[in-house]
Amino acid sequence: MILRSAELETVCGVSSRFPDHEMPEFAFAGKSNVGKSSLINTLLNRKALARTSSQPGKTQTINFYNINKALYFVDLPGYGYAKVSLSEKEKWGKMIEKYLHHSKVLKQVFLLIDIRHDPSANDRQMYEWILYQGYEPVIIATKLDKLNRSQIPKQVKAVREGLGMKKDGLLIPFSAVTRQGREEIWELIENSLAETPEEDAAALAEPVRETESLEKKAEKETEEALSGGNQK
Ligand SMILES: Nc1nc2c(ncn2[C@@H]2O[C@H](COP(=O)(O)OP(=O)(O)O)[C@@H](O)[C@H]2O)c(=O)[nH]1
Ligand SMILES: [Mg+2]
Repeated sequence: MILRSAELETVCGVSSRFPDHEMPEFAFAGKSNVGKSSLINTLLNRKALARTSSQPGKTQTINFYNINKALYFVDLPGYGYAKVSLSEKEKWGKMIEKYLHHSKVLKQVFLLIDIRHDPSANDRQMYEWILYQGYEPVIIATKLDKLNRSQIPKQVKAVREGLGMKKDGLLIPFSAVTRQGREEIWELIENSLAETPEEDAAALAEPVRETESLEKKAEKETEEALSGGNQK
Protein backbone atom coordinates (compact mmCIF):
# COMPACT_ATOMS: atom_id res chain seq x y z
CA MET A 1 0.00 0.00 0.00
CA ILE A 2 1.44 3.33 -1.00
CA LEU A 3 0.32 5.77 1.65
CA ARG A 4 -0.67 9.07 0.11
CA SER A 5 -2.86 10.51 2.82
CA ALA A 6 -4.15 9.71 6.28
CA GLU A 7 -6.34 11.93 8.38
CA LEU A 8 -8.64 11.73 11.34
CA GLU A 9 -11.90 12.54 9.59
CA THR A 10 -14.70 11.83 12.06
CA VAL A 11 -14.93 11.41 15.81
CA CYS A 12 -18.16 9.85 17.03
CA GLY A 13 -19.55 10.03 20.54
CA VAL A 14 -22.33 7.94 22.01
CA SER A 15 -25.13 9.77 20.29
CA SER A 16 -23.33 10.62 17.04
CA ARG A 17 -24.38 9.23 13.73
CA PHE A 18 -21.74 7.11 12.06
CA PRO A 19 -20.40 8.44 8.78
CA ASP A 20 -22.19 7.25 5.71
CA HIS A 21 -19.79 6.26 2.95
CA GLU A 22 -19.06 3.35 0.64
CA MET A 23 -15.38 2.86 1.40
CA PRO A 24 -14.23 -0.31 3.18
CA GLU A 25 -13.55 -0.10 6.89
CA PHE A 26 -11.06 -1.96 9.08
CA ALA A 27 -11.77 -1.75 12.79
CA PHE A 28 -9.42 -2.05 15.75
CA ALA A 29 -10.67 -3.13 19.16
CA GLY A 30 -8.94 -3.86 22.43
CA LYS A 31 -8.71 -2.81 26.03
CA SER A 32 -7.33 0.60 26.79
CA ASN A 33 -3.54 0.81 26.80
CA VAL A 34 -3.14 -2.36 24.70
CA GLY A 35 -1.48 -0.35 21.93
CA LYS A 36 -4.26 0.49 19.47
CA SER A 37 -3.13 4.03 18.76
CA SER A 38 0.48 2.87 18.46
CA LEU A 39 -0.55 0.19 15.98
CA ILE A 40 -2.50 2.65 13.85
CA ASN A 41 0.44 5.08 13.85
CA THR A 42 2.87 2.30 12.92
CA LEU A 43 0.66 1.08 10.08
CA LEU A 44 0.40 4.63 8.76
CA ASN A 45 4.06 5.55 9.32
CA ARG A 46 2.99 8.42 11.53
CA LYS A 47 4.30 9.45 14.90
CA ALA A 48 1.19 10.82 16.49
CA LEU A 49 -1.80 10.80 14.16
CA ALA A 50 -3.60 8.56 16.63
CA ARG A 51 -2.84 9.93 20.06
CA THR A 52 -1.14 7.50 22.38
CA SER A 53 -1.82 8.20 25.97
CA SER A 54 -0.52 7.57 29.41
CA GLN A 55 -4.06 8.17 30.64
CA PRO A 56 -5.91 5.07 29.56
CA GLY A 57 -9.66 5.06 29.22
CA LYS A 58 -9.89 8.72 28.32
CA THR A 59 -11.16 8.39 24.80
CA GLN A 60 -14.64 6.96 24.66
CA THR A 61 -15.12 7.78 21.01
CA ILE A 62 -15.02 5.95 17.71
CA ASN A 63 -12.45 7.57 15.48
CA PHE A 64 -12.53 7.24 11.71
CA TYR A 65 -9.22 7.66 9.89
CA ASN A 66 -9.48 8.17 6.16
CA ILE A 67 -6.59 6.62 4.25
CA ASN A 68 -5.80 7.51 0.65
CA LYS A 69 -9.45 8.57 0.30
CA ALA A 70 -10.01 4.87 -0.30
CA LEU A 71 -10.45 3.11 3.03
CA TYR A 72 -10.98 3.76 6.72
CA PHE A 73 -9.31 2.65 9.92
CA VAL A 74 -11.83 2.68 12.75
CA ASP A 75 -10.40 3.05 16.24
CA LEU A 76 -12.99 1.62 18.65
CA PRO A 77 -13.12 2.79 22.28
CA GLY A 78 -10.81 0.94 24.63
CA TYR A 79 -12.50 -1.15 27.28
CA GLY A 80 -11.63 -2.56 30.64
CA TYR A 81 -10.25 0.50 32.32
CA ALA A 82 -10.90 -0.06 36.00
CA LYS A 83 -11.32 3.58 36.98
CA VAL A 84 -14.31 4.39 34.80
CA SER A 85 -17.79 4.05 36.22
CA LEU A 86 -20.17 1.26 35.32
CA SER A 87 -22.28 3.61 33.23
CA GLU A 88 -19.16 4.60 31.29
CA LYS A 89 -18.41 0.94 30.66
CA GLU A 90 -21.93 0.40 29.41
CA LYS A 91 -21.50 3.34 27.10
CA TRP A 92 -18.49 1.89 25.31
CA GLY A 93 -20.22 -1.44 25.05
CA LYS A 94 -23.27 0.09 23.41
CA MET A 95 -21.14 2.11 21.04
CA ILE A 96 -19.08 -0.84 19.89
CA GLU A 97 -22.16 -2.98 19.53
CA LYS A 98 -23.94 -0.28 17.56
CA TYR A 99 -20.96 0.12 15.27
CA LEU A 100 -20.43 -3.61 14.63
CA HIS A 101 -24.10 -4.04 14.03
CA HIS A 102 -24.59 -1.12 11.67
CA SER A 103 -21.52 -0.81 9.49
CA LYS A 104 -22.19 -2.13 6.03
CA VAL A 105 -18.66 -1.62 4.82
CA LEU A 106 -16.73 -3.23 7.66
CA LYS A 107 -14.30 -5.69 6.11
CA GLN A 108 -12.26 -6.90 9.03
CA VAL A 109 -12.06 -6.54 12.79
CA PHE A 110 -8.69 -6.66 14.50
CA LEU A 111 -8.73 -7.45 18.19
CA LEU A 112 -5.61 -6.44 20.09
CA ILE A 113 -4.38 -8.46 23.05
CA ASP A 114 -1.25 -7.71 25.09
CA ILE A 115 1.01 -10.69 24.41
CA ARG A 116 2.38 -10.63 27.95
CA HIS A 117 -0.92 -11.35 29.66
CA ASP A 118 -3.59 -13.98 29.48
CA PRO A 119 -6.77 -12.55 27.93
CA SER A 120 -9.16 -11.02 30.46
CA ALA A 121 -12.89 -11.68 30.78
CA ASN A 122 -13.42 -8.45 28.85
CA ASP A 123 -11.16 -9.64 26.05
CA ARG A 124 -13.06 -12.90 25.81
CA GLN A 125 -16.37 -11.08 25.80
CA MET A 126 -15.15 -8.80 23.02
CA TYR A 127 -13.93 -11.79 21.00
CA GLU A 128 -17.29 -13.55 21.36
CA TRP A 129 -19.13 -10.37 20.52
CA ILE A 130 -17.24 -9.88 17.30
CA LEU A 131 -17.93 -13.50 16.31
CA TYR A 132 -21.58 -13.09 17.22
CA GLN A 133 -21.84 -10.10 14.89
CA GLY A 134 -20.60 -12.32 12.09
CA TYR A 135 -16.96 -11.30 11.86
CA GLU A 136 -13.91 -13.53 12.20
CA PRO A 137 -11.57 -11.39 14.30
CA VAL A 138 -7.86 -11.33 13.53
CA ILE A 139 -5.93 -11.22 16.79
CA ILE A 140 -2.98 -8.88 17.06
CA ALA A 141 -0.76 -9.81 20.00
CA THR A 142 0.84 -6.47 20.91
CA LYS A 143 4.04 -5.36 22.67
CA LEU A 144 6.00 -8.30 21.31
CA ASP A 145 9.27 -6.49 22.03
CA LYS A 146 8.61 -6.82 25.75
CA LEU A 147 9.09 -10.59 25.63
CA ASN A 148 12.22 -12.68 25.28
CA ARG A 149 12.30 -14.87 22.21
CA SER A 150 11.94 -17.98 24.34
CA GLN A 151 8.74 -16.69 25.97
CA ILE A 152 6.90 -16.00 22.71
CA PRO A 153 5.49 -19.46 21.84
CA LYS A 154 4.15 -19.97 25.33
CA GLN A 155 2.42 -16.57 25.36
CA VAL A 156 0.99 -17.04 21.87
CA LYS A 157 -0.50 -20.29 23.11
CA ALA A 158 -1.87 -18.59 26.22
CA VAL A 159 -3.59 -15.92 24.12
CA ARG A 160 -5.06 -18.50 21.74
CA GLU A 161 -6.32 -20.71 24.51
CA GLY A 162 -7.50 -17.84 26.68
CA LEU A 163 -9.74 -16.58 23.89
CA GLY A 164 -10.84 -20.04 22.81
CA MET A 165 -9.62 -19.36 19.28
CA LYS A 166 -10.30 -21.79 16.48
CA LYS A 167 -7.26 -23.74 15.24
CA ASP A 168 -7.19 -21.85 11.96
CA GLY A 169 -7.85 -18.48 13.62
CA LEU A 170 -5.30 -15.83 12.71
CA LEU A 171 -2.95 -14.35 15.30
CA ILE A 172 -0.27 -11.85 14.38
CA PRO A 173 2.42 -10.95 16.93
CA PHE A 174 3.18 -7.24 16.65
CA SER A 175 5.46 -4.59 18.07
CA ALA A 176 5.14 -0.86 17.54
CA VAL A 177 8.78 -0.57 18.64
CA THR A 178 10.38 -3.02 16.19
CA ARG A 179 7.47 -2.79 13.70
CA GLN A 180 7.40 -6.58 13.49
CA GLY A 181 4.06 -7.76 12.10
CA ARG A 182 3.35 -4.52 10.22
CA GLU A 183 3.77 -6.02 6.74
CA GLU A 184 1.62 -9.00 7.61
CA ILE A 185 -1.23 -6.79 8.76
CA TRP A 186 -1.04 -4.65 5.62
CA GLU A 187 -1.04 -7.80 3.52
CA LEU A 188 -4.29 -8.90 5.13
CA ILE A 189 -5.83 -5.49 4.53
CA GLU A 190 -4.70 -5.47 0.92
CA ASN A 191 -6.02 -8.97 0.30
CA SER A 192 -9.32 -7.97 1.76
CA LEU A 193 -9.43 -4.88 -0.45
CA ALA A 194 -8.62 -6.97 -3.52
CA GLU A 195 -11.69 -9.09 -2.87
CA THR A 196 -14.01 -6.11 -3.05
CA PRO A 197 -14.06 -5.55 -6.83
CA GLU A 198 -14.84 -9.23 -7.44
CA GLU A 199 -17.81 -9.06 -5.14
CA ASP A 200 -18.96 -5.90 -6.84
CA ALA A 201 -18.51 -7.52 -10.22
CA ALA A 202 -20.58 -10.51 -9.12
CA ALA A 203 -23.29 -8.20 -7.87
CA LEU A 204 -23.24 -6.27 -11.11
CA ALA A 205 -23.25 -9.35 -13.34
CA GLU A 206 -26.80 -10.27 -12.40
CA PRO A 207 -28.62 -7.15 -13.63
CA VAL A 208 -26.44 -7.11 -16.76
CA ARG A 209 -27.56 -10.63 -17.66
CA GLU A 210 -31.12 -9.65 -16.97
CA THR A 211 -30.89 -6.65 -19.23
CA GLU A 212 -29.40 -8.79 -21.98
CA SER A 213 -32.15 -11.34 -21.76
CA LEU A 214 -34.76 -8.61 -21.71
CA GLU A 215 -33.23 -7.14 -24.83
CA LYS A 216 -33.21 -10.53 -26.52
CA LYS A 217 -36.82 -11.04 -25.57
CA ALA A 218 -37.76 -7.69 -27.03
CA GLU A 219 -35.84 -8.48 -30.25
CA LYS A 220 -37.57 -11.83 -30.53
CA GLU A 221 -40.97 -10.27 -30.02
CA THR A 222 -40.21 -7.64 -32.61
CA GLU A 223 -39.07 -10.30 -35.07
CA GLU A 224 -42.18 -12.35 -34.44
CA ALA A 225 -44.40 -9.35 -34.86
CA LEU A 226 -42.62 -8.40 -38.07
CA SER A 227 -42.64 -11.91 -39.56
CA GLY A 228 -46.26 -12.27 -38.52
CA GLY A 229 -47.01 -9.01 -40.28
CA ASN A 230 -45.24 -10.23 -43.44
CA GLN A 231 -47.28 -13.39 -43.50
CA LYS A 232 -50.51 -11.52 -43.65
N1 LIG B 1 7.17 -1.52 24.30
C1 LIG B 1 6.04 -1.27 23.63
N2 LIG B 1 5.20 -0.33 24.12
C2 LIG B 1 4.04 -0.11 23.42
C3 LIG B 1 3.71 -0.82 22.24
N3 LIG B 1 2.52 -0.39 21.79
C4 LIG B 1 2.11 0.56 22.67
N4 LIG B 1 3.02 0.74 23.66
C5 LIG B 1 2.90 1.69 24.80
O1 LIG B 1 1.73 1.38 25.55
C6 LIG B 1 1.07 2.58 25.97
C7 LIG B 1 -0.36 2.61 25.43
O2 LIG B 1 -0.31 2.67 24.02
P1 LIG B 1 -1.52 3.27 23.15
O3 LIG B 1 -1.15 3.04 21.73
O4 LIG B 1 -1.86 4.66 23.57
O5 LIG B 1 -2.70 2.29 23.58
P2 LIG B 1 -4.28 2.39 23.32
O6 LIG B 1 -4.88 2.91 24.58
O7 LIG B 1 -4.70 0.99 23.06
O8 LIG B 1 -4.50 3.27 22.14
C8 LIG B 1 1.92 3.73 25.48
O9 LIG B 1 2.77 4.12 26.50
C9 LIG B 1 2.70 3.12 24.33
O10 LIG B 1 3.95 3.74 24.10
C10 LIG B 1 4.67 -1.81 21.77
O11 LIG B 1 4.48 -2.49 20.75
N5 LIG B 1 5.80 -1.99 22.51
MG1 LIG C 1 -5.73 4.91 21.83
